[in-house]
Amino acid sequence: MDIDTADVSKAPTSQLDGSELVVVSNRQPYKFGYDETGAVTVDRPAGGLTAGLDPVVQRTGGTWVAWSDGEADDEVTNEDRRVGVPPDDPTYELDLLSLSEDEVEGYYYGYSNQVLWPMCHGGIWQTEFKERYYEVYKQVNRSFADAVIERASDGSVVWFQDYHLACAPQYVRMACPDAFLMHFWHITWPGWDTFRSLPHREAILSGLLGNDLIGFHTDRYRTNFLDCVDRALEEAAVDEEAGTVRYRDRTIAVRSFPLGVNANAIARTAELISNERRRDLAQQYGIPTSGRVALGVDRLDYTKGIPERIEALEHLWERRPKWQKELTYVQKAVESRSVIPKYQDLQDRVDESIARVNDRFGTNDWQPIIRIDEFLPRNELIGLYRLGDVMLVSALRDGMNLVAKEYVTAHVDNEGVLVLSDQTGAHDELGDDAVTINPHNAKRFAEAIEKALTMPEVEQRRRMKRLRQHVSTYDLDAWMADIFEMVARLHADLDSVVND
Ligand code: ADQ
Repeated sequence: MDIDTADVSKAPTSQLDGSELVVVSNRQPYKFGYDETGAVTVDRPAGGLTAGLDPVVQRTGGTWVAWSDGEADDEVTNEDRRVGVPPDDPTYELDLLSLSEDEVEGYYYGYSNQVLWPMCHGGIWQTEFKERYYEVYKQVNRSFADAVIERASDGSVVWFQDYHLACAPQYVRMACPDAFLMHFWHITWPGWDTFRSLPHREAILSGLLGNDLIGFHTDRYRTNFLDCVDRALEEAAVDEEAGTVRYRDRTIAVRSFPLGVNANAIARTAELISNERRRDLAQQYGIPTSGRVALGVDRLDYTKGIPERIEALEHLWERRPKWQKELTYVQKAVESRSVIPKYQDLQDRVDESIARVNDRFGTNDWQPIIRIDEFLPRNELIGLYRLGDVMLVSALRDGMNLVAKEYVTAHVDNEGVLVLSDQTGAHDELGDDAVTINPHNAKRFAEAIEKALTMPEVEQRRRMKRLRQHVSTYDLDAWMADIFEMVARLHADLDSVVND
C-alpha cells in the first residue's frame, strides 16, 4: 500500500451544501494503461494537487472532466467515455475527453506550453505565438466547456484548474449563467509589461472572468492579474483593495490561496522509513553514506533552474575543493514535454553539464553528480528527501514549488537545510527560514550551498522546526478549507442579491 495516498484529505466539503462539484483539469486523476500481459492497469494520483482533490470529489460525488490520454481509456469507459472511479469502489464519474493528435499538438504542446507557460513565467522570448495554436486552444476549451455544460446545472460548483483552460469558464458561463464557477491558476501571473506581449490578452482575461472566483498562490500574482485586467479591458472595473472585478454585470472575486502539501501523510510516511531502508536506498543509487548529500527534485523544465544549479555546484567544487569527495549532488529528474524542442535543448544542456562536472571532478571512487531518472514510488521519493542534508530549489520562476514544502515536511527529525530561490511562490512563505538564493548568481549560490552545509545544528533545527510548523499548518486541507469557505461566502452573497 502506498502510505501517502492511503491518507485521504480531511478538508471540509460541507460548504458545498449539496451542490454538485464538477472538477475540470487537463490531466486525469486516474490513468488507465496496460501492463506487459495486456491487463488493464490503473495509475493512481501520487502527489500534488490531483492526489489532494481526488478524495474531496470522492466524498462529494460529482464529475471530473479531463483529457483522455490513457492507453486503455477506450476499454474502461462506456459509450459516453465515462468511467466510475475509484475503480474498486466508484464514488464519482470521470468524463474523459478524446483529443485528436492535431488538438493535442495545438492546445497542449502549442498554446498551453509554448505560449502561456513561457509567457506567464516571464520568458516572452521562449514563446512560439502561432495563430493556429490559439485557434485549437479555443476549440479544445470549447470541448471541455461542452462536457461541463452537459453535466452542470445552475446549482453546480465548477472548478477549473490551471492555464490549459483559460477560455472555458466564459463558454460555460454563457450556457449556465447561475452556476458557481471558479478557477485556480497554478503558475505565476506576470506583470503587465510581460502580459501585454500576448496577442490574445483580452480574450484570455475575458475567458477567465467568466468565473465567480479566481485563485492564485500569492498576493503578487493576484495583484498582477488585477493590474492586467485594469489595463487590458476597458469595460472592466477593478477594485484592487476589495480584490474584485466588475465585468459584464457580474462581480468576480480574485484571491490568493497558497497551496500546501498533504503534510500529515508525508510526515507519517517519513517516520516509517527506517534508517536501514534509507541506507538501502542510498546503496541502490550509489549515494555515499559517509559524506554530505545535496538534493534536487524536478520536472525537467527550463523554469526549474537545473543548469544554473549545476553551475553553482561546479563553482563550489572548483573554488572550495574540500567539498570534492565530501559533497555529492543527487538529481532526481522526471522527463517532461519532451516533444517540444526547447525541452529537448534543456535535456541536452543538463546531460552535458552533468557529464562535464563528473568528468572534471569525478574519481575512481566518487561521482559528484548522481542522476536518478527512473520513476520512484511516493514513499521512496520521501525516503530520498530524507537523504538530502541540503535541498536545492533554484527555480528561475515558479508559481509555488511543492517540492520545497515536501522536503521540509519529510524532515521529521528537524535536520536538513532548504536552499530556496527567491523567484518561487514558496519563498514568500518559507523565505525567512530557508537560505535564500538568486539562481542567476553562481558565486553567491555556491556560497549559499556552503552556508547550508556548515550551518550549526542548533540553527538548522530551529529553522527546520519553524518551516515544518508552517507547512503543516498551511497544508493541503487548510488550502481547500479556505477555498470552500470562500465559495460558501460568495454563494451566500449571490443568494442575498437574488433574494433582494
Ligand atoms: P510543477 O511545475 O510540476 O507544478 P512542483 O510544485 O515543484 O512543480 O511539483 C509538483 C509535484 O510533482 C510535487 O508533488 C512533486 O513531488 C512532484 N515531482 C516533481 N518533480 C518530481 C520528480 N522528479 N519525481 C517525482 N515527482 C516529482 C505546477 C507549478 C508549480 C506549483 C504546482 C502546484 O509550476 O509552481 O507549485 O503546479 O500548484
